Amino acid sequence: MEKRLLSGNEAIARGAFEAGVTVGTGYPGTPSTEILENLTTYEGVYTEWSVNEKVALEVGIGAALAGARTLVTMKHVGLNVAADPLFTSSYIGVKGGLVIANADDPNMHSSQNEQDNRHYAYAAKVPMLEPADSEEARQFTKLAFEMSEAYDTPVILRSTTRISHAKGVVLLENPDRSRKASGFERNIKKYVMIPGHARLRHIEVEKRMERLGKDVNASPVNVIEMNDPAVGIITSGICYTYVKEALPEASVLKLGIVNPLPEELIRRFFSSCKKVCIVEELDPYLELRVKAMGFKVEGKSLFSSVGELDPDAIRKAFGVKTTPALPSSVQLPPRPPSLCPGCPHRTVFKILNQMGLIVTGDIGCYTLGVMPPFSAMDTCVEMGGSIGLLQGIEVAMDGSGSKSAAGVKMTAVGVIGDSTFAHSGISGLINAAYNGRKSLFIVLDNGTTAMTGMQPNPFSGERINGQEAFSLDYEKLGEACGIKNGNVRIVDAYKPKDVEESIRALLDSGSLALLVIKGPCVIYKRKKMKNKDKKPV
Ligand SMILES: Cc1ncc(C[n+]2csc(CCOP(=O)(O)OP(=O)(O)O)c2C)c(N)n1
Repeated sequence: MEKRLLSGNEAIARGAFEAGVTVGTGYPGTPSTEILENLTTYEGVYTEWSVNEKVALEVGIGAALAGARTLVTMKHVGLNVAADPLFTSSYIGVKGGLVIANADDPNMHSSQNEQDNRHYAYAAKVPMLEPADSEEARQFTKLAFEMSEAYDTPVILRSTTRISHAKGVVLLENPDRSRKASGFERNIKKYVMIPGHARLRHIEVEKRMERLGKDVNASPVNVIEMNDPAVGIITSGICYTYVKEALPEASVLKLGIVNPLPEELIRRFFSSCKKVCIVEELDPYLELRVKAMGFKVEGKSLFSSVGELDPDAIRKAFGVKTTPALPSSVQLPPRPPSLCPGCPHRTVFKILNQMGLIVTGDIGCYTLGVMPPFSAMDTCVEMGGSIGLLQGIEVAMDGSGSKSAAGVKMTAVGVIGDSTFAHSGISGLINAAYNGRKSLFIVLDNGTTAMTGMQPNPFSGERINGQEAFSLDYEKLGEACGIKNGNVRIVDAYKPKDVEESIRALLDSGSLALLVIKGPCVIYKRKKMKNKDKKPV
């Protein structure tokens, strides 16, 4: 069998291709982005960057109901956006397999929080698989499609940054390209979730989870590796790899499926070991559930719920000698992130700083406008948040006002990137018009989704595969969303006088306004050249 060195993300794409996937959707987000970027290189697979994760999952649900094996990709916080369709897709089930490849980001290498998405699988009552390396990422993706169809459910494949981005040896199997979408068949009681239908479907969901709960005890991906019975470790994902390195003598129960949990197998493991501990990153997810089964177990009393683990953290917790730290002379110097030299966002933040405005910010490269020397961002919560937060600040300030340290009355503006505006800013703009706000929203359009590695979006006139696409028109959009008096302006980011004059004029206009500041991302072209001849694995 052919072998390749692949990242976890490349291996998930390969697994999906081998499983006969014909539809892939997603929204970019570190550390998940490369899954769809790789899937798009395979012949015979339709892929799209959807406008956001909710829409990506909806397109995925539709494709699966029409019988196509479908992969939907997103980062952990993306699943918050897609949570609404997720919970009900658990009720309606699938026809073609539906797998959501979801990547968590412990330690927040590139995220605004480090939520633990294992809770979603439990709460939405869907199975969750967790590979521990690249080869498992490929195999588990295929298994996830089989489980999805066998149990009539969407399945979540959970990765974390270390699995997604580390490389490992992967075996290549022949792809199943004979699969065709079998077509949509009407099934109103199963697909139309009015309460009368949903009540019956909920019963089916509970039965499914009960059946799965029994079957996972015999799954080949939940494995007991008996060694020294003095200490048994229950673990999954990347933590399994750390445990094997740090405690090679320990007995291990390696869980490939983290929802539902194999209670019988866990019981057997407890009866074979003197003491059992749980090694998991982030929340005490396994710990609480194993404790709820009635077992006495240690977990978060030994480890932090914050950040990543590593072999040394495990050695330390078990009193094993740790690796000596490198002397500071050979440690890498810290490299705080900053806007690139020549980045079009620089001019804007310099001006916003000089004008002393309150800036509700958003997520993208431009969030770095918070850093010195710009220091021109006051809030950043989640994608699209700048638009809603600005309205809240304005509503609260009406009448009371807000003052700078120097006692000067302060005015607020919202700043958002083009991809983020399309993702979840537009509905906030409609809210502003509907509720009579007079806000100024500034879109920083650099022609791409730069933060996650230059993916096209609905404003860039291009699709995932480089095909030309319809591009949203700011002026028509602004007008349709309720902006009046020609208060949509488009200016060049490299003409600072125009930028400043437009901000002043639109603020003075006293009515709802949209300022689009355009300047292409300076490293976009280079990346495009590099990816031009990307071949499938
Ligand atoms: C819900 C959600 N999905 C995805 C991401 C990952 N992400 C962070 S910023 C961003 C978009 C940035 O693009 P844009 O708004 O165009 O700004 P730019 O980086 O190009 O300046 C994405 C997709 C996220 N943080 N949250």
